[in-house]
Amino acid sequence: MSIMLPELKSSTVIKRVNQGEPVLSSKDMPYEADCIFNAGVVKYKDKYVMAFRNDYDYNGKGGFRKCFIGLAFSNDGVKWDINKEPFLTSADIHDPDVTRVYDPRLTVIDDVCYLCFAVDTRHGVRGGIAVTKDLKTIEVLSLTAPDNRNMVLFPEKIGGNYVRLERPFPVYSRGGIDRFDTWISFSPDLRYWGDTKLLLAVEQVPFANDKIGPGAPPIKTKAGWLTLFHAVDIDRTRGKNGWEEKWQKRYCAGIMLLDLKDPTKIIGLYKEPLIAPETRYETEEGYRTNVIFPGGMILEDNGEVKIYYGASDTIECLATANVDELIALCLPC
Ligand code: BMA
Repeated sequence: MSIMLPELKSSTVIKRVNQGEPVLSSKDMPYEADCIFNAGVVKYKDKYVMAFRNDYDYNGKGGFRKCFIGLAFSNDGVKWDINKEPFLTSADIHDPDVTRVYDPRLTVIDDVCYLCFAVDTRHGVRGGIAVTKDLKTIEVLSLTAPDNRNMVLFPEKIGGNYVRLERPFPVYSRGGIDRFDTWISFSPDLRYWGDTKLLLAVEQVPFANDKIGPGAPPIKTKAGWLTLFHAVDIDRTRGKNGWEEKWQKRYCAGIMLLDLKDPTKIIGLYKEPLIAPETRYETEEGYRTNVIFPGGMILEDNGEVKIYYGASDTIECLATANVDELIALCLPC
């Protein structure tokens, strides 16, 4: 049963860049595009790099026939040059079971760039991890068993292992509804994953009554790993929102702090949304309204944190905040 939640507001530490105008949208694309969103962003070799999702060829009934992951580059993290070719399509996985690749997240570990992405297959949703040496070609390192997605990698090994956050969807054992939580796993080589633990359960997040999942790859601060997540509430009285006949969910960004040495420990959790849907792009326009889906977070030398988020499953936006103010929101637990 869904519980109605009150109006939600973004924290006052959040500043939307360009008054919430998108930093990337279908208008900027050199190819057919309808919705450009849910991007991963890193700084790599003196450039900002963005991998984004392009859904296009609308079927008129709430879905898109086609989807791929595109790539863009920037000198300032705000204005982007788009690569003319798609970066990753379902055909690049060379597995006839794969139907769609989407929701990319980027992480640089030891000067190597990795891509996590969701993979729809005819036998369930899988989480992919790939490595790219030149941001042109990619090699898939591992695909999870279904159903799993929203995977993100930490930007360094901890205790000798790679670390990822992930969001399996255990429909059978969680009552057949979206009661999905965030988990953490470890790997010696990015292929074999284990020591899996529950990290953040949906019932620990006061502004979620549905599901949660990892957002951007965590950033390292003196106080801990600053970690974004998305949190969903559902309200059965919500009706038509955006292009869809019925869209009853709302996605907000939340933030927590994980222990530097033992990231299975949450040392701080902000009990309110960090970013809630507020601008007209986020609440009125677009394919699915009321969706804030964070996928990239960059800590600048001056303490500014750039937070990239998909808005309304339609455009990519950017907000900033000061790192110490973000840490203060999370503490005390
Ligand atoms: C999730 C994923 C995301 C999407 C969100 C809101 O389940 O499909 O890609 O942004 O729903 O529609």
